[in-house]
Amino acid sequence: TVQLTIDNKPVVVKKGITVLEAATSAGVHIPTLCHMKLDDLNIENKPGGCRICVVEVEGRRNLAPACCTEVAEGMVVNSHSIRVINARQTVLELILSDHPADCLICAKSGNCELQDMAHQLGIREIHYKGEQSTYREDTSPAIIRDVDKCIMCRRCEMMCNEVQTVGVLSAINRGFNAVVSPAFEMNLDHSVCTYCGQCVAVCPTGALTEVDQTAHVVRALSDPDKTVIVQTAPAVRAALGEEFGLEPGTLVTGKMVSALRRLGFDYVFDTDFGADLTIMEEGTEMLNRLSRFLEGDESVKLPILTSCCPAWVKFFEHQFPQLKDIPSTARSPQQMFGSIAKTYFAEKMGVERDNLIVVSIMPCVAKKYECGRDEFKVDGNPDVDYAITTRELANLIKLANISFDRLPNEDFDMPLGESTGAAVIFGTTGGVIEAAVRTAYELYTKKPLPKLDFHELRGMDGIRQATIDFAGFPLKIGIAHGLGNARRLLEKIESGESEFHAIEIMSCPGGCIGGGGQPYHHGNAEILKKRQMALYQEDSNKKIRKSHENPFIIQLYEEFLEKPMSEKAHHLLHTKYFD
Ligand code: HC1
Ligand code: SF4
Repeated sequence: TVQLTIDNKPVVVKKGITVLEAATSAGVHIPTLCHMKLDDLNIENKPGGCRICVVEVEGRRNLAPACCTEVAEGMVVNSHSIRVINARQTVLELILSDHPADCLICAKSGNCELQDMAHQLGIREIHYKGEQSTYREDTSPAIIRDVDKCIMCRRCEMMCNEVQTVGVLSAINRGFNAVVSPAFEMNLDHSVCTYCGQCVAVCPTGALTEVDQTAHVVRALSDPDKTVIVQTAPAVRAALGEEFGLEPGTLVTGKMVSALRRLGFDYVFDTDFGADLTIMEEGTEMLNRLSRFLEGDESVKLPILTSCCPAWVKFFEHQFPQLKDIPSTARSPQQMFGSIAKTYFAEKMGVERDNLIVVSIMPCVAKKYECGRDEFKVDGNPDVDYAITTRELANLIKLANISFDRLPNEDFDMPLGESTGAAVIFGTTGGVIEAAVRTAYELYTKKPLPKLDFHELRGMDGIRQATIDFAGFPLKIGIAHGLGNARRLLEKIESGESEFHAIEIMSCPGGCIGGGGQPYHHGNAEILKKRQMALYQEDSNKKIRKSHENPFIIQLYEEFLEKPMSEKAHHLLHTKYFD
């Protein structure tokens, strides 16, 4: 251990930690801007660049950035001397000197860490004049880069390069023109960006935001000729409440349904129905491949990889084209839902395809891109018309003056609103494979599962593995969340170092609960864990917890699809991947 003094308080801490960590453990708050750390996820940004966290260390001539100064025995730290406060204010004024002052209409207003810092440090005047000479890029289907607002904190760069290993973003140019950008200031849609949105999730300002489609949704809702239906992704219900001041981890499923009904949607359905359907198709595909493999069919490739995460799909299409025949061909729940809505449901209701608008509420920005992919359109008409994020939904609810916290709990509409506990855990890392195991086990062994909770598949470690006993057959499972972890797992498979039968991959740290469209976590990993617990809680509260027992899924196969992997199911629920 090391003993030091922070603001006259004696503190004993572990050797090797930073002054910032030591101060936090002693209850001393040192303001930070570029620094961000997600505990337990191995994610940290500490370029020491912004200098907001400077402190005075006795005996040193220069102020030291607390986020990257290691503690030392006997160190005497002053975190709020006049000299420190002056330096912080000057640094912030310099950052603000070339930042557009359009807070009133900025997409990030109210959630901006730069705005908060200006408030916290009492900035009332900016004594310096910088130049604004960059640009705004809005050609991507998912992400807007308002590059004027970039403060060079490098969080997005760290997420894209170190955590996701996509490597699209890096710092370019100098002086006032310095920004984080794709190479040659190319637009994101010309790069290998996956639209995972993790850069958006951590951007402290309005430099990176989602493409806002709420206006399209409002237009559709006010068109009397359209039937407008909505589906809600599993992870949304575990986070939406945060936008209305509720504790992270508060489940708001019933209030969310009420709010959507009050917004004017004709039917409020659930992506979880699509998730149950995905399990039927993907689980069957997995068992088919497995049995052919066990019979010695050498043309069969294992492991099967999950394919419900669009950023992951785009990632392997760009980065592992040689592996594109191992992911499941099952479409994502969002797309299965859209496809069934615009065929089975539209027929049932007697609504023309063109007059049915499908909106989805997603924790994700890549879902905007996914619903625009050509293979998910029929004669140019998309199966899912608009995907809006959890944050965009919150904005719509506020715009409509709905008092969210006073809403009653309401139920989803039927039939596409029925779902199981297996579907709801899709929203957290490990959940998709746990849902698949619950169904695959019973189909494979023809016996009821002895237990429904697979704790061995849960958790937050970036790469996890477990062996599940399928009545004598050891099914080997891998799980990765975050694309960098996915890459490491795929490399192990390619080198023959690891052998798995099935692998779940989700692009975002934590899975969809940590998606780029969720309420901002501002670097607090506890929020992600609470959302995860909320989904497991919803699962255990559900009457039906296995996808193959969803009565409306059974009915859908009886009335329309025949059986999993039938020709019709293949046409409507499966896809192929592109180089
Ligand atoms: Fe997800 Fe999925 S779990 S991808 O994370 O498979 O976005 O929540 O909707 O489609 O169901 C997201 C979440 C979501 C799909 C499902
Ligand atoms: Fe990188 Fe993901 Fe952002 Fe694209 S969306 S730039 S892949 S972090």
